[in-house]
Amino acid sequence: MFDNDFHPAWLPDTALRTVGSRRLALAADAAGAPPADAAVLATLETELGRATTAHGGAVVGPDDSPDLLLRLTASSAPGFRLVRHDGRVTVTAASPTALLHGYFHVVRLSVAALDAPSTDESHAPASALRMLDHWDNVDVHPVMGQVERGYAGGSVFYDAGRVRTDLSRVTAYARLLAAVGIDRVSINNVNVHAREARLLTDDLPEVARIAAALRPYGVRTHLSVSFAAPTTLGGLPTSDPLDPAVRDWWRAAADKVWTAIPDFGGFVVKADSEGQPGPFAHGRDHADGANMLAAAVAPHEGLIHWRAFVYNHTQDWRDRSTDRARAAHDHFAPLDGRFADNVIVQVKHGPMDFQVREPVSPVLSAMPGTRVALELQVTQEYTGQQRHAVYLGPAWSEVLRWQPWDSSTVRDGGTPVTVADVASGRGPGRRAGGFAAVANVGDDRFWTGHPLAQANLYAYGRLTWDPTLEPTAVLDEWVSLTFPDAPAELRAAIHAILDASWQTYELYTAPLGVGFMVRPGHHYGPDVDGYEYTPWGTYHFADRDGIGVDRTRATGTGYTGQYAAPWRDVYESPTTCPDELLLFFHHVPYGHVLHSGKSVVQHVYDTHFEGVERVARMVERWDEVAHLVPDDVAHRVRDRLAEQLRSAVEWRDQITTYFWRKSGVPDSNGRRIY
Ligand code: GCW
Repeated sequence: MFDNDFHPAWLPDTALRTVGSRRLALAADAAGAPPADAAVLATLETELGRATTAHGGAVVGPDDSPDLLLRLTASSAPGFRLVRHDGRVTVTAASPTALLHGYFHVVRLSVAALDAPSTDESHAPASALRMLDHWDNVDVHPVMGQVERGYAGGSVFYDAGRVRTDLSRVTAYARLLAAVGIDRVSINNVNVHAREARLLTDDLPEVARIAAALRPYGVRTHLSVSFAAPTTLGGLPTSDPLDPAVRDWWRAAADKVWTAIPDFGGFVVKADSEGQPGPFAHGRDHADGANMLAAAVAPHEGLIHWRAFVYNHTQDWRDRSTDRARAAHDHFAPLDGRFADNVIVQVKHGPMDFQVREPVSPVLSAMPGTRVALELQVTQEYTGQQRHAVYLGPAWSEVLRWQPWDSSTVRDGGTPVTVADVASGRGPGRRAGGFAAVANVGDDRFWTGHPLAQANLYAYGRLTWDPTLEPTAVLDEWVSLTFPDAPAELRAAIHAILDASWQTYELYTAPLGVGFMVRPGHHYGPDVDGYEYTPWGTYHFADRDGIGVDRTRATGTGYTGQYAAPWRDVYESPTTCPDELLLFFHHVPYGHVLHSGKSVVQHVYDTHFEGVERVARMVERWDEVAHLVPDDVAHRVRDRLAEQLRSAVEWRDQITTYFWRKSGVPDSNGRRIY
């Protein structure tokens, strides 16, 4: 169902009140601008008109003493500059899109931007590349539905096997993205089925329509493509990346794409992963594959986002020597230095698969000669599927701030290099790959199913623009924009519900970094042994004595050796390994005593009871403030919190019962275990 009466998310008209009550001016000459720039300038005009019409201000000429002047300037600086002097704010930028980001910056700060002491500030994103990947299918897939791992209804782009006729909601989406600085979207699933593959060829005019709907807000379009396209679409006998006919096919395909969409961004590729075709079938490696595509798009300054999510998904569970966590590093680190300049190797934040707690992927620090992008998952596949309120800002912030090397590896200014620095091109090697994330929106009225899950999309944009932001401050921005007249008690309640919600989710689900324990297939709800005897490489190895995966160099899979110092040693020993990752790196007895002073099994009991209590308090907090938000938001959040509580109880009871039955160790607090 397509609900065109959708929620305004963080851009309700009331969020424009302060700006819209002022005198606003735009100084830019669209004449002669490339069409994409002209489209964004037209948007700026529309935005100024929209705000002032709603709130009694006026759009005036640049020389008519505006309170806010937006001016396009010739400069090579990225981002925008904000100067406040004599009560007037001037925002300048070299590109219309950056100017639009500057306008939304003023909207976000409102009074603090317009009525504050004089200032002269430059604002630039950490990296020029901030992308969202949609796992949307054109057709409804028999198992995965319209949006793979989508928890917000159907796709905003497609309906019933075709691109939507009415794409106005796509433009509204681009507007929300522009307001948080996201300027690239890949519009189809990385699992490219036959129907979706045709977006590259026969359906190009439809892709051009989507690009036209995103363009006015400065959002560029990317496509996921199938590595086997020369064979499946082009009828060639092979898709071997070194075959001249294959190279020609891709070159011609790319030429057609850029003819149809001159500001097209590039291709995203999932190759040799979970059944997707790739270079291995032709005896080639991933550098051969990626570089062939890179050559095809290079004349258009296009990019290849090549995913590092490559592992054996047909593993024998009896085989203890194969470790899925090792796979991305084993495949990609040896290829460092071989990728073309316009290839970005896109790396999931952890070595497994978007679990609630994983160590940071060692690939991110193993490829100084490669542009590496950090991939996050905004859609809550393993974190409650947008039925549970889980604010992921703090989790991403931990990853972004993590330091892969010791403090002697520094960036300009002498601060130790973080993961955000690596992705932003400020680490060793200094080549930016930027950020990508799996999107969480659909055609649901609230965009994200759970209204509070909007905060995750908001935070992804803000934290990748500036990875040093505090996630709770970002949440506060989201509340201010989304509920512009929020009384202090609503604001406090939303913080109480969301600030620590990621830890709360961790408390009642798989413990101490061991991961999974979810129901195979849909990945919702507990199933402790659900993946234990499957080919997917996601095991916890619980027996009557203990649990966890030995990934040490001394006695395990050797995964710890993929890290630089000091982590290779920190993780190697259970005495230095952080508690929250203990079972990711070590197989320990149930009686093993954590740094917290508790045994592993008692920790499991305590955290699971505490997690449920915390969810019960979230429910109460919402009930206290629900009357302060519109009824539809109030009800949707209440329904979802009720489901979260039911599910948390189920998790608690299954996990505590499992550990009790395996270990025979009773809960020292004597609580009810089954
Ligand atoms: O997390 C897993 C998902 C798959 C997904 C895959 C990937 C698109 O369960 O649905 O496929 O990751 O990242 O490619």
